[in-house]
Amino acid sequence: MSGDAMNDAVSDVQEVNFDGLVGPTHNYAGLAHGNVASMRHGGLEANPREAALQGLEKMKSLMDAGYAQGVLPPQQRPDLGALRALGFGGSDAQVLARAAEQAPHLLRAVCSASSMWTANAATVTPGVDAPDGRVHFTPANLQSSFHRYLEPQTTGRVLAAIFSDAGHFAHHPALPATPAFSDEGAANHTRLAGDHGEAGVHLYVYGRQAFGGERGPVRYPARQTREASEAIARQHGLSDAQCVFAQQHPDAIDAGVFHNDVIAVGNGPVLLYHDMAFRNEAGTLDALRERMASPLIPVRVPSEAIALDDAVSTYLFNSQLLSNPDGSMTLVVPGECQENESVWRVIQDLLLAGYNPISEVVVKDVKQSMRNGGGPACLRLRVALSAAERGAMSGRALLTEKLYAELIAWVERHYRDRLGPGDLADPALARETLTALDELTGLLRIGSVYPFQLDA
Ligand code: SUG
Repeated sequence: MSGDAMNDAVSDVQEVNFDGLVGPTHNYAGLAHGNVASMRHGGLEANPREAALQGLEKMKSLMDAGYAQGVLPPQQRPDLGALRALGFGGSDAQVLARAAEQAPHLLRAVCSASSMWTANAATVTPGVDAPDGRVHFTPANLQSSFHRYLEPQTTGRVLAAIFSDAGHFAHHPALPATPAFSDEGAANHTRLAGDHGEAGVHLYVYGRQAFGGERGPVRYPARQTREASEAIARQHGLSDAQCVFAQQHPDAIDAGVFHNDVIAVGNGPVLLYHDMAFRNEAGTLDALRERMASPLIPVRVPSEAIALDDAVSTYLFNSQLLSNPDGSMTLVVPGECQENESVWRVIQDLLLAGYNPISEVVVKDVKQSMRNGGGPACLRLRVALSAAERGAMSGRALLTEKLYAELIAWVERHYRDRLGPGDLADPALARETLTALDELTGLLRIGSVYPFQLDA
Protein backbone atom coordinates (compact mmCIF):
# COMPACT_ATOMS: atom_id res chain seq x y z
CA MET A 1 0.00 0.00 0.00
CA SER A 2 1.22 3.50 -0.74
CA GLY A 3 1.92 5.71 2.26
CA ASP A 4 -0.81 8.13 1.19
CA ALA A 5 -3.46 5.46 0.91
CA MET A 6 -2.49 4.07 4.32
CA ASN A 7 -2.82 7.53 5.94
CA ASP A 8 -6.21 8.09 4.34
CA ALA A 9 -7.46 4.71 5.41
CA VAL A 10 -6.79 5.16 9.10
CA SER A 11 -8.00 8.75 9.44
CA ASP A 12 -11.54 9.82 10.19
CA VAL A 13 -13.47 6.87 8.81
CA GLN A 14 -17.21 7.44 8.73
CA GLU A 15 -19.98 5.22 7.47
CA VAL A 16 -22.00 6.76 4.66
CA ASN A 17 -25.37 5.20 3.92
CA PHE A 18 -26.22 5.47 0.24
CA ASP A 19 -29.98 5.13 -0.12
CA GLY A 20 -31.54 4.16 -3.42
CA LEU A 21 -33.88 6.78 -4.79
CA VAL A 22 -37.16 5.04 -5.62
CA GLY A 23 -37.73 5.10 -9.38
CA PRO A 24 -40.82 6.50 -11.16
CA THR A 25 -42.06 3.01 -12.14
CA HIS A 26 -42.33 1.68 -8.55
CA ASN A 27 -45.08 -0.94 -8.60
CA TYR A 28 -46.24 -4.14 -6.94
CA ALA A 29 -45.68 -7.02 -9.33
CA GLY A 30 -45.31 -10.02 -7.03
CA LEU A 31 -41.96 -10.84 -8.60
CA ALA A 32 -39.92 -12.14 -5.69
CA HIS A 33 -40.52 -15.80 -4.85
CA GLY A 34 -39.68 -16.39 -1.21
CA ASN A 35 -40.19 -12.73 -0.27
CA VAL A 36 -43.57 -12.96 1.43
CA ALA A 37 -44.40 -9.23 1.27
CA SER A 38 -43.77 -9.11 -2.49
CA MET A 39 -45.78 -12.30 -3.01
CA ARG A 40 -48.69 -10.96 -0.92
CA HIS A 41 -48.92 -7.51 -2.47
CA GLY A 42 -48.53 -8.31 -6.18
CA GLY A 43 -51.21 -6.48 -8.21
CA LEU A 44 -51.87 -3.68 -5.68
CA GLU A 45 -51.80 -0.12 -6.92
CA ALA A 46 -48.55 1.62 -5.94
CA ASN A 47 -47.80 5.27 -5.32
CA PRO A 48 -44.34 5.99 -6.78
CA ARG A 49 -44.38 9.62 -5.64
CA GLU A 50 -45.14 8.69 -2.05
CA ALA A 51 -42.52 5.93 -2.18
CA ALA A 52 -39.82 8.33 -3.36
CA LEU A 53 -40.83 10.95 -0.79
CA GLN A 54 -40.82 8.39 2.05
CA GLY A 55 -37.30 7.38 1.03
CA LEU A 56 -36.12 10.98 0.84
CA GLU A 57 -37.68 11.76 4.22
CA LYS A 58 -35.69 8.92 5.79
CA MET A 59 -32.48 10.20 4.20
CA LYS A 60 -33.17 13.79 5.29
CA SER A 61 -33.98 12.94 8.89
CA LEU A 62 -30.82 10.85 9.25
CA MET A 63 -28.77 13.63 7.67
CA ASP A 64 -30.38 16.13 10.09
CA ALA A 65 -29.47 13.84 12.99
CA GLY A 66 -25.81 14.08 11.96
CA TYR A 67 -25.29 10.85 9.99
CA ALA A 68 -23.49 10.97 6.65
CA GLN A 69 -26.07 10.27 3.97
CA GLY A 70 -25.68 9.53 0.29
CA VAL A 71 -28.06 8.85 -2.55
CA LEU A 72 -27.92 6.54 -5.58
CA PRO A 73 -30.11 7.07 -8.66
CA PRO A 74 -32.71 4.55 -9.88
CA GLN A 75 -32.39 2.55 -13.11
CA GLN A 76 -33.81 3.03 -16.58
CA ARG A 77 -37.21 1.37 -16.56
CA PRO A 78 -39.08 0.03 -18.40
CA ASP A 79 -36.02 -1.79 -19.71
CA LEU A 80 -37.04 -1.87 -23.35
CA GLY A 81 -33.63 -3.26 -24.32
CA ALA A 82 -34.39 -6.35 -22.26
CA LEU A 83 -37.75 -6.79 -24.01
CA ARG A 84 -36.12 -6.38 -27.40
CA ALA A 85 -33.50 -8.98 -26.47
CA LEU A 86 -36.40 -11.34 -25.73
CA GLY A 87 -37.81 -10.90 -29.23
CA PHE A 88 -40.36 -8.09 -28.85
CA GLY A 89 -39.88 -5.80 -31.83
CA GLY A 90 -41.20 -2.59 -33.39
CA SER A 91 -41.41 0.93 -32.02
CA ASP A 92 -41.15 1.45 -28.26
CA ALA A 93 -44.94 1.65 -28.03
CA GLN A 94 -45.27 -1.60 -29.99
CA VAL A 95 -42.68 -3.38 -27.85
CA LEU A 96 -44.64 -2.39 -24.74
CA ALA A 97 -48.01 -3.35 -26.24
CA ARG A 98 -46.74 -6.72 -27.47
CA ALA A 99 -45.16 -7.58 -24.14
CA ALA A 100 -48.35 -6.52 -22.31
CA GLU A 101 -50.39 -8.82 -24.49
CA GLN A 102 -48.11 -11.83 -24.84
CA ALA A 103 -46.10 -11.86 -21.61
CA PRO A 104 -47.42 -9.42 -18.99
CA HIS A 105 -45.14 -10.98 -16.35
CA LEU A 106 -42.11 -9.95 -18.42
CA LEU A 107 -43.43 -6.42 -18.79
CA ARG A 108 -43.87 -6.22 -15.03
CA ALA A 109 -40.32 -7.47 -14.51
CA VAL A 110 -38.72 -4.88 -16.80
CA CYS A 111 -40.65 -2.11 -15.03
CA SER A 112 -39.54 -2.98 -11.49
CA ALA A 113 -38.00 -0.20 -9.44
CA SER A 114 -36.13 -2.85 -7.44
CA SER A 115 -32.80 -0.99 -7.61
CA MET A 116 -34.12 1.13 -4.70
CA TRP A 117 -32.89 -1.71 -2.43
CA THR A 118 -29.25 -0.73 -2.63
CA ALA A 119 -28.25 -3.23 0.06
CA ASN A 120 -28.34 -5.57 -2.95
CA ALA A 121 -26.44 -3.26 -5.28
CA ALA A 122 -22.93 -4.36 -4.37
CA THR A 123 -20.54 -5.67 -1.73
CA VAL A 124 -18.11 -3.08 -0.44
CA THR A 125 -14.82 -3.49 1.42
CA PRO A 126 -13.49 -0.33 3.08
CA GLY A 127 -9.95 0.84 2.38
CA VAL A 128 -8.97 0.20 5.99
CA ASP A 129 -9.41 -3.57 5.40
CA ALA A 130 -8.15 -3.97 1.82
CA PRO A 131 -4.44 -4.74 1.29
CA ASP A 132 -4.05 -1.89 -1.23
CA GLY A 133 -5.82 0.65 1.00
CA ARG A 134 -8.54 1.30 -1.59
CA VAL A 135 -12.31 0.89 -1.24
CA HIS A 136 -13.39 -2.16 -3.26
CA PHE A 137 -16.77 -2.60 -4.97
CA THR A 138 -18.37 -5.61 -6.67
CA PRO A 139 -21.87 -5.11 -8.09
CA ALA A 140 -24.12 -8.05 -7.18
CA ASN A 141 -25.09 -10.21 -10.15
CA LEU A 142 -28.64 -10.67 -8.77
CA GLN A 143 -29.01 -13.65 -11.05
CA SER A 144 -31.71 -15.35 -9.00
CA SER A 145 -34.53 -13.24 -10.45
CA PHE A 146 -34.96 -11.85 -13.95
CA HIS A 147 -36.10 -8.39 -12.83
CA ARG A 148 -33.04 -7.94 -10.61
CA TYR A 149 -30.58 -9.55 -13.02
CA LEU A 150 -31.22 -6.42 -15.12
CA GLU A 151 -29.57 -4.16 -12.52
CA PRO A 152 -25.79 -4.81 -12.25
CA GLN A 153 -24.59 -3.15 -15.46
CA THR A 154 -26.09 0.23 -14.65
CA THR A 155 -25.19 -0.21 -10.98
CA GLY A 156 -21.54 -0.70 -11.99
CA ARG A 157 -21.60 2.46 -14.12
CA VAL A 158 -23.21 4.50 -11.33
CA LEU A 159 -20.67 3.33 -8.73
CA ALA A 160 -17.79 3.93 -11.14
CA ALA A 161 -19.09 7.44 -11.87
CA ILE A 162 -19.36 8.39 -8.19
CA PHE A 163 -16.23 6.58 -6.99
CA SER A 164 -14.15 7.38 -10.03
CA ASP A 165 -10.77 8.17 -8.47
CA ALA A 166 -8.66 5.06 -9.12
CA GLY A 167 -6.22 6.07 -6.40
CA HIS A 168 -8.93 5.51 -3.80
CA PHE A 169 -11.51 3.20 -5.36
CA ALA A 170 -11.32 -0.19 -7.10
CA HIS A 171 -14.18 -1.69 -9.11
CA HIS A 172 -14.56 -5.38 -9.86
CA PRO A 173 -16.85 -7.03 -12.36
CA ALA A 174 -20.01 -8.73 -11.08
CA LEU A 175 -19.48 -12.48 -10.58
CA PRO A 176 -20.51 -14.85 -13.39
CA ALA A 177 -24.33 -14.71 -13.46
CA THR A 178 -24.94 -18.39 -12.95
CA PRO A 179 -26.52 -20.24 -9.97
CA ALA A 180 -23.15 -21.38 -8.53
CA PHE A 181 -22.15 -17.72 -7.99
CA SER A 182 -25.53 -16.30 -7.06
CA ASP A 183 -24.77 -13.00 -5.31
CA GLU A 184 -27.14 -10.50 -3.67
CA GLY A 185 -24.54 -8.09 -2.34
CA ALA A 186 -24.25 -6.38 1.03
CA ALA A 187 -27.57 -7.80 2.28
CA ASN A 188 -25.58 -10.94 3.10
CA HIS A 189 -22.41 -9.23 4.29
CA THR A 190 -21.72 -7.59 7.66
CA ARG A 191 -18.53 -5.90 8.70
CA LEU A 192 -17.76 -6.04 12.43
CA ALA A 193 -15.10 -3.88 14.11
CA GLY A 194 -14.57 -1.92 17.33
CA ASP A 195 -15.45 1.19 15.33
CA HIS A 196 -15.63 2.05 11.65
CA GLY A 197 -11.95 3.03 11.49
CA GLU A 198 -10.64 -0.19 13.07
CA ALA A 199 -9.65 -3.19 10.94
CA GLY A 200 -12.84 -5.19 10.42
CA VAL A 201 -13.93 -8.81 10.27
CA HIS A 202 -16.25 -9.71 7.40
CA LEU A 203 -19.20 -11.96 8.06
CA TYR A 204 -20.54 -13.44 4.83
CA VAL A 205 -23.81 -15.33 5.20
CA TYR A 206 -24.78 -17.75 2.47
CA GLY A 207 -27.95 -19.75 1.90
CA ARG A 208 -26.45 -22.69 0.08
CA GLN A 209 -23.24 -24.15 -1.18
CA ALA A 210 -23.10 -24.89 -4.92
CA PHE A 211 -20.44 -27.57 -4.64
CA GLY A 212 -21.26 -29.84 -1.69
CA GLY A 213 -22.14 -28.53 1.75
CA GLU A 214 -25.08 -28.96 4.13
CA ARG A 215 -28.71 -29.00 3.05
CA GLY A 216 -30.25 -25.72 1.93
CA PRO A 217 -33.87 -24.56 2.14
CA VAL A 218 -36.58 -26.72 0.54
CA ARG A 219 -39.45 -24.30 0.01
CA TYR A 220 -37.88 -21.05 -1.10
CA PRO A 221 -34.65 -20.34 -2.99
CA ALA A 222 -31.34 -19.55 -1.32
CA ARG A 223 -30.09 -16.45 -3.09
CA GLN A 224 -26.48 -16.34 -1.94
CA THR A 225 -23.92 -19.11 -2.39
CA ARG A 226 -20.82 -19.63 -0.31
CA GLU A 227 -18.82 -19.74 -3.53
CA ALA A 228 -20.02 -16.24 -4.47
CA SER A 229 -19.07 -14.82 -1.07
CA GLU A 230 -15.65 -16.48 -1.20
CA ALA A 231 -15.03 -15.06 -4.69
CA ILE A 232 -15.84 -11.55 -3.51
CA ALA A 233 -13.51 -11.82 -0.52
CA ARG A 234 -10.81 -12.99 -2.95
CA GLN A 235 -11.47 -10.14 -5.42
CA HIS A 236 -11.12 -7.63 -2.58
CA GLY A 237 -7.89 -9.18 -1.32
CA LEU A 238 -9.17 -10.28 2.11
CA SER A 239 -7.36 -13.04 3.99
CA ASP A 240 -8.88 -15.98 5.87
CA ALA A 241 -8.12 -14.18 9.12
CA GLN A 242 -10.48 -11.36 8.08
CA CYS A 243 -13.43 -13.52 6.97
CA VAL A 244 -16.13 -15.73 8.45
CA PHE A 245 -18.45 -17.66 6.13
CA ALA A 246 -21.62 -18.81 7.88
CA GLN A 247 -24.63 -20.66 6.56
CA GLN A 248 -28.00 -19.04 7.04
CA HIS A 249 -30.53 -21.25 8.81
CA PRO A 250 -32.40 -23.01 5.97
CA ASP A 251 -35.66 -23.02 7.97
CA ALA A 252 -35.46 -19.24 8.20
CA ILE A 253 -35.19 -18.95 4.41
CA ASP A 254 -38.22 -21.22 4.15
CA ALA A 255 -40.10 -18.85 6.49
CA GLY A 256 -39.40 -15.86 4.20
CA VAL A 257 -35.93 -14.72 5.30
CA PHE A 258 -34.60 -14.33 1.77
CA HIS A 259 -31.53 -12.33 2.85
CA ASN A 260 -29.48 -12.34 6.04
CA ASP A 261 -30.42 -8.67 6.57
CA VAL A 262 -34.01 -9.79 7.25
CA ILE A 263 -32.82 -11.57 10.41
CA ALA A 264 -29.58 -9.94 11.58
CA VAL A 265 -27.91 -6.54 11.57
CA GLY A 266 -24.41 -5.67 12.71
CA ASN A 267 -22.71 -2.38 13.39
CA GLY A 268 -19.31 -1.75 14.94
CA PRO A 269 -18.83 -4.54 17.50
CA VAL A 270 -22.60 -5.24 17.84
CA LEU A 271 -24.37 -8.13 16.15
CA LEU A 272 -28.12 -7.98 16.68
CA TYR A 273 -29.63 -11.26 15.53
CA HIS A 274 -32.51 -13.68 15.91
CA ASP A 275 -31.71 -17.16 17.21
CA MET A 276 -32.81 -18.62 13.84
CA ALA A 277 -30.34 -16.52 11.84
CA PHE A 278 -27.49 -19.02 11.54
CA ARG A 279 -27.34 -22.76 11.06
CA ASN A 280 -24.52 -22.89 13.61
CA GLU A 281 -25.03 -19.99 15.97
CA ALA A 282 -22.29 -20.76 18.50
CA GLY A 283 -19.73 -21.63 15.82
CA THR A 284 -20.43 -18.37 13.97
CA LEU A 285 -19.99 -16.25 17.12
CA ASP A 286 -16.81 -18.13 18.08
CA ALA A 287 -15.31 -17.62 14.63
CA LEU A 288 -16.05 -13.88 14.84
CA ARG A 289 -14.58 -13.60 18.35
CA GLU A 290 -11.41 -15.39 17.28
CA ARG A 291 -10.78 -12.87 14.52
CA MET A 292 -11.99 -9.56 15.95
CA ALA A 293 -9.54 -7.13 17.56
CA SER A 294 -12.30 -5.73 19.83
CA PRO A 295 -14.79 -7.82 21.82
CA LEU A 296 -17.92 -8.86 19.91
CA ILE A 297 -21.18 -7.65 21.49
CA PRO A 298 -23.85 -10.18 20.48
CA VAL A 299 -27.46 -9.09 21.06
CA ARG A 300 -29.54 -12.23 20.68
CA VAL A 301 -33.30 -12.20 20.28
CA PRO A 302 -34.74 -15.65 21.02
CA SER A 303 -37.71 -17.15 19.19
CA GLU A 304 -39.62 -17.11 22.50
CA ALA A 305 -39.41 -13.30 22.47
CA ILE A 306 -40.13 -12.78 18.76
CA ALA A 307 -41.48 -15.59 16.60
CA LEU A 308 -39.83 -15.95 13.20
CA ASP A 309 -43.07 -14.91 11.45
CA ASP A 310 -43.18 -11.66 13.43
CA ALA A 311 -39.53 -11.00 12.64
CA VAL A 312 -40.39 -11.37 8.94
CA SER A 313 -43.62 -9.34 8.99
CA THR A 314 -42.23 -6.44 11.07
CA TYR A 315 -38.68 -6.44 9.67
CA LEU A 316 -37.19 -5.61 13.07
CA PHE A 317 -33.82 -7.00 11.93
CA ASN A 318 -33.95 -4.95 8.75
CA SER A 319 -33.40 -1.87 10.88
CA GLN A 320 -30.40 0.38 10.44
CA LEU A 321 -28.03 0.33 13.38
CA LEU A 322 -26.05 3.57 13.42
CA SER A 323 -23.05 4.69 15.50
CA ASN A 324 -23.18 7.91 17.49
CA PRO A 325 -20.11 9.95 18.46
CA ASP A 326 -20.50 9.02 22.16
CA GLY A 327 -20.29 5.28 21.38
CA SER A 328 -24.04 4.70 21.67
CA MET A 329 -26.12 3.39 18.76
CA THR A 330 -29.45 4.30 17.21
CA LEU A 331 -31.78 1.69 15.73
CA VAL A 332 -33.88 2.92 12.81
CA VAL A 333 -36.89 0.60 12.64
CA PRO A 334 -39.77 0.43 10.15
CA GLY A 335 -43.19 1.63 11.38
CA GLU A 336 -44.44 -1.97 11.31
CA CYS A 337 -42.38 -2.66 14.47
CA GLN A 338 -44.33 -0.09 16.42
CA GLU A 339 -47.62 -1.54 15.21
CA ASN A 340 -46.78 -5.01 16.55
CA GLU A 341 -47.24 -5.00 20.32
CA SER A 342 -44.88 -7.85 21.16
CA VAL A 343 -42.10 -6.62 18.88
CA TRP A 344 -42.44 -3.10 20.26
CA ARG A 345 -42.20 -4.49 23.79
CA VAL A 346 -39.03 -6.42 22.93
CA ILE A 347 -37.50 -3.24 21.53
CA GLN A 348 -38.15 -1.48 24.85
CA ASP A 349 -37.39 -4.32 27.26
CA LEU A 350 -34.67 -6.31 25.57
CA LEU A 351 -32.91 -3.89 23.26
CA LEU A 352 -33.18 -0.44 24.86
CA ALA A 353 -33.09 -1.65 28.46
CA GLY A 354 -30.48 -4.36 27.80
CA TYR A 355 -26.74 -4.18 28.45
CA ASN A 356 -25.65 -3.07 24.97
CA PRO A 357 -24.86 0.21 23.14
CA ILE A 358 -28.35 0.56 21.57
CA SER A 359 -29.77 3.64 23.28
CA GLU A 360 -32.34 5.09 20.93
CA VAL A 361 -35.02 3.88 18.53
CA VAL A 362 -36.22 5.95 15.60
CA VAL A 363 -39.33 4.86 13.68
CA LYS A 364 -39.53 5.45 9.93
CA ASP A 365 -42.48 5.01 7.60
CA VAL A 366 -41.25 3.28 4.44
CA LYS A 367 -44.51 1.39 3.78
CA GLN A 368 -44.38 1.72 0.00
CA SER A 369 -41.08 -0.16 0.01
CA MET A 370 -42.08 -2.53 2.82
CA ARG A 371 -44.97 -3.89 0.74
CA ASN A 372 -42.34 -5.22 -1.63
CA GLY A 373 -40.21 -6.63 1.19
CA GLY A 374 -37.77 -3.73 1.54
CA GLY A 375 -37.20 -2.16 4.98
CA PRO A 376 -34.88 0.66 6.11
CA ALA A 377 -31.73 -1.48 5.82
CA CYS A 378 -32.60 -2.79 2.34
CA LEU A 379 -32.81 0.78 1.13
CA ARG A 380 -29.20 1.61 1.89
CA LEU A 381 -25.69 0.56 0.87
CA ARG A 382 -23.13 1.18 3.58
CA VAL A 383 -19.75 2.53 2.52
CA ALA A 384 -17.21 3.32 5.25
CA LEU A 385 -15.04 6.16 3.92
CA SER A 386 -12.15 8.23 5.26
CA ALA A 387 -12.28 12.01 4.93
CA ALA A 388 -9.91 11.82 1.95
CA GLU A 389 -12.08 9.18 0.28
CA ARG A 390 -15.20 11.26 0.81
CA GLY A 391 -13.32 14.20 -0.67
CA ALA A 392 -12.32 12.10 -3.70
CA MET A 393 -15.91 11.29 -4.65
CA SER A 394 -17.28 12.69 -7.90
CA GLY A 395 -20.67 14.25 -8.57
CA ARG A 396 -23.22 15.13 -5.90
CA ALA A 397 -23.99 11.84 -4.23
CA LEU A 398 -23.75 13.14 -0.66
CA LEU A 399 -27.02 14.57 0.55
CA THR A 400 -27.14 18.24 1.52
CA GLU A 401 -30.08 20.56 2.31
CA LYS A 402 -29.82 21.93 -1.20
CA LEU A 403 -29.67 18.58 -2.96
CA TYR A 404 -32.56 17.33 -0.85
CA ALA A 405 -34.72 20.30 -1.87
CA GLU A 406 -33.82 19.75 -5.52
CA LEU A 407 -34.65 16.04 -5.34
CA ILE A 408 -38.03 16.72 -3.70
CA ALA A 409 -38.87 19.22 -6.45
CA TRP A 410 -37.68 16.71 -9.07
CA VAL A 411 -39.94 13.98 -7.67
CA GLU A 412 -42.89 16.35 -7.51
CA ARG A 413 -42.32 17.37 -11.13
CA HIS A 414 -42.04 13.90 -12.59
CA TYR A 415 -43.67 11.18 -10.48
CA ARG A 416 -47.17 9.77 -10.72
CA ASP A 417 -49.13 9.19 -7.55
CA ARG A 418 -50.66 5.92 -8.69
CA LEU A 419 -49.39 3.07 -10.78
CA GLY A 420 -51.22 -0.19 -11.28
CA PRO A 421 -50.40 -3.21 -13.45
CA GLY A 422 -52.50 -1.75 -16.29
CA ASP A 423 -50.37 1.40 -16.50
CA LEU A 424 -47.06 -0.28 -17.26
CA ALA A 425 -47.57 -0.50 -21.04
CA ASP A 426 -48.35 3.21 -21.29
CA PRO A 427 -45.68 4.64 -23.62
CA ALA A 428 -46.08 7.98 -21.84
CA LEU A 429 -44.74 6.39 -18.64
CA ALA A 430 -41.58 5.33 -20.46
CA ARG A 431 -41.13 8.83 -21.89
CA GLU A 432 -41.74 10.52 -18.55
CA THR A 433 -39.16 8.28 -16.94
CA LEU A 434 -36.45 9.06 -19.49
CA THR A 435 -37.05 12.80 -19.13
CA ALA A 436 -36.85 12.49 -15.35
CA LEU A 437 -33.68 10.37 -15.39
CA ASP A 438 -31.91 12.62 -17.86
CA GLU A 439 -32.59 15.56 -15.55
CA LEU A 440 -31.45 13.53 -12.54
CA THR A 441 -28.02 12.65 -13.92
CA GLY A 442 -27.55 16.38 -14.57
CA LEU A 443 -28.64 17.21 -11.04
CA LEU A 444 -26.33 14.59 -9.50
CA ARG A 445 -23.52 15.46 -11.97
CA ILE A 446 -22.66 11.87 -12.71
CA GLY A 447 -22.53 12.05 -16.50
CA SER A 448 -24.10 9.41 -18.73
CA VAL A 449 -24.93 6.15 -16.95
CA TYR A 450 -28.17 4.97 -18.58
CA PRO A 451 -28.44 2.92 -21.79
CA PHE A 452 -30.51 5.67 -23.45
CA GLN A 453 -27.75 8.18 -22.71
CA LEU A 454 -24.97 5.89 -23.92
CA ASP A 455 -26.75 4.81 -27.11
CA ALA A 456 -27.59 8.40 -28.05
O1 SUG B 1 -35.17 -8.76 -4.06
N1 SUG B 1 -38.27 -7.16 -3.74
C1 SUG B 1 -36.87 -7.21 -3.41
C2 SUG B 1 -36.65 -6.75 -1.98
C3 SUG B 1 -35.20 -6.65 -1.63
C4 SUG B 1 -34.98 -6.35 -0.20
N2 SUG B 1 -33.60 -6.23 0.05
C5 SUG B 1 -32.96 -6.67 1.16
N3 SUG B 1 -33.49 -7.47 2.02
N4 SUG B 1 -31.73 -6.29 1.30
C6 SUG B 1 -36.30 -8.63 -3.57
O2 SUG B 1 -36.98 -9.58 -3.18
C7 SUG B 1 -40.21 -7.23 -5.22
C8 SUG B 1 -40.61 -6.57 -6.51
C9 SUG B 1 -42.05 -6.80 -6.83
O3 SUG B 1 -42.60 -7.83 -6.47
O4 SUG B 1 -42.67 -5.92 -7.50
C10 SUG B 1 -38.69 -7.28 -5.00
O5 SUG B 1 -37.94 -7.38 -5.94
